[in-house]
This record gives sequence, C-alpha cells and structure tokens, in this order.
Amino acid sequence: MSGSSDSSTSKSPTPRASVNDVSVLFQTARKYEELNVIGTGAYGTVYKARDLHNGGQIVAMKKVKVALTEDGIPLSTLREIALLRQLEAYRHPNIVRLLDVCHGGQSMEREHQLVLFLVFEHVEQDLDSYLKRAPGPLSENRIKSMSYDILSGVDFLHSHRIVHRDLKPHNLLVTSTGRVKLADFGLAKTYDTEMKLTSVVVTLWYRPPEVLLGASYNTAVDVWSCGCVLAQLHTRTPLLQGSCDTEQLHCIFRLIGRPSRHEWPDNVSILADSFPEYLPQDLADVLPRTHPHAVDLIKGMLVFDPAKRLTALDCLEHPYFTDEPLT
Ligand code: 0RS
Repeated sequence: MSGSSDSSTSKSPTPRASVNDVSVLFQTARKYEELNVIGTGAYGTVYKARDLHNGGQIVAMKKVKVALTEDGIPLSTLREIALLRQLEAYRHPNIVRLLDVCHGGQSMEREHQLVLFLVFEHVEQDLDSYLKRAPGPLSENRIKSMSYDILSGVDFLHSHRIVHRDLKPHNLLVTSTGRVKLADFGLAKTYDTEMKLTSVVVTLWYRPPEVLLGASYNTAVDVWSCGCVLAQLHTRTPLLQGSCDTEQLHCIFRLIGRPSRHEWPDNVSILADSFPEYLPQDLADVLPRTHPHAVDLIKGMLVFDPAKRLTALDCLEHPYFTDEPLT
C-alpha cells in the first residue's frame, strides 16, 4: 500500500502517476470505526462511524466506488472532490460539513475500482423521518424557518454553479436544534455509474417536468424540488406522488395544468397531446390553512417553464419571508 510513493526515485514513474497516486492524495480510512449502515441508495452506502483519532466523534461516512482509468483516479472525480473541499471552506450553515476524504484500505485496486470515503458530520435525522414522526402539523414559524434553511442552502450551491438535481426529504437533514442541512450533492459522475449497477427505486416525486421529459435542465430543477418539499412541510404528505415517469407528469399537469404547445420544450420525444387538457388547480385548495404568501411562493416555484420559475434568491426575497420575518 505504501510502496508506490517509496519507489518513486528508483522506478521513476511518469509525473502523472505520482500526482494522481491514491496514497499521496488521500489517507487510508483506518482511523474510523464503522458502527452501522445509515442508508443505501443510488449514491452508495452511508455508514455511521466513530472517529478514533478525534475523541470518538460520531461521523457519517459515505462509501463511493470510483472506476480507475489507465491514468488512475478520473480527473472528473478529483475535480469534484476539490470542489466539495472548496465549498467546505465557506462552512455554510445549511450545508452538511465535509470533515475528511480518505481511501478505503485493502480493497483498493480490486477490479480497477477505488473505494473512497467521504466523511461528514453526523446529523440526527432526515426530514422524511422528521415529518413522519411529527405528532401534528408543524407550527408556521417552524415551517418558515425550515423553508428558509433549505432555500439558503440551495442558493449557496447555485451561487457556486452546483446543481443538486435530487433534493428530497431523504437528503435534507434535521439537526437537534431543528436546522436543516443539505446532503448528497456532488460526485454526479459517480452516481450515474452506480445507478446503472444498482436497482434502487428512485423517488420521482420531487422531479421537475423538464427532467421527466428528458429536456435540458439547469439550477431551476432544484427550485421545483424545493417547491414540492415546501408544500410537504405544510401538509406533511408528498404533493405529487407518481408511480412512474409518465404518471408523475400526469400528477404535475393535473396540478399546474397542461402546458400549451408553445411552452412545450423542443427535442423531447413525448408529445404535449399525449396528455389530457388538464386545467390548473387552485394551489390554495391543495394547501388548506396555508398562509397566502406561502401559497404564492410555492406557486412561483412550481412553474412549468424553468426560465419563468423563481430562482432560489427570488424565493429568499419573497414577501413570505420579508413581510413577517422569522421570530
Ligand atoms: C430510508 C428510512 C432512512 O448524518 C441521517 C445522516 C441520515 C447524515 C449524513 C451526513 C452527510 C449524508 C448523510 C449523505 C451522504 C448521500 C446521502 C443520501 C441521503 C441522505 C444522506 C446522505 N429512511 C433514510 C436515511 N435516514 C434515516 C431514514 C437518515 C437518518 C439520519 N444522518 N444521514 N439518514 N451526508 N450521501
């Protein structure tokens, strides 16, 4: 394991090999003790672990498998890890802390795969469990505070040109003091290869129409997902529960109405005519007992055309947050 860097003088490997050497870049993961699996999904596996060199601090360790190329670690992976570390320098309150990146010991180069561990701060629960465990409706202040946290985290990612692409209550973490932090972003390439290998059921309920239609997408996808999550904070049930891509689109159009043909994106294989002429519902009826400002905000987030959707920054400046600020 440690031989590669020792032999650099005698064997004179190419400069690329030494720069991209796993043991030079990352420490081994042996200073962490795995306790139990927190979750498994398209992203790989997340473990609860103990940091043995740090007073036994509890951490969340995400195990990612990276396919090695002839040159070693793919440059795209190195770039994404560098980006995650760069983001960490800001210590944004609504982004889960990245504590360490290390590689996973012995199973290292088996089948040209590298195992990387991303070590994060451990947060008590996810928003999904939080909402399921809530004994009754959340208070208006709690909802507003959590909504603001989520949108602040998303705005931060977007200001660094990062699109989360898969925001949902499962990867929104709730701290013991009730703050929300975003998890599970970055390393997009890694996800894609993992997703083809695993047969994990992915939630479509927070997916925007442009992604379901296979059209091009940008940061606006995250605003759609946030809109679905914000609605769920009010009702405690998912807003749009489709069972497949097509069903999800039907759910969306039943709520916001079927877009007109001139709003329909170019270069998509599904035709607007394959959906009935659904008329938009009144969101205030779907979200009973919800403040009109909150309804208006969510309405601006669930707009079919990504270019006409509010941005995360627009949302933070919406009267819902500015008229009656958080107490
Ligand atoms: C399926 C029933 C369970 O501390 C949790 C944490 C939790 C973390 C944490 C910190 C940093 C991640 C997790 C993370 C990394 C991908 C991820 C994908 C989803 C979520 C987090 C990710 N249901 C789902 C998981 N859940 C319990 C219910 C919990 C509970 C507490 N603390 N993750 N997940 N990054 N990569």
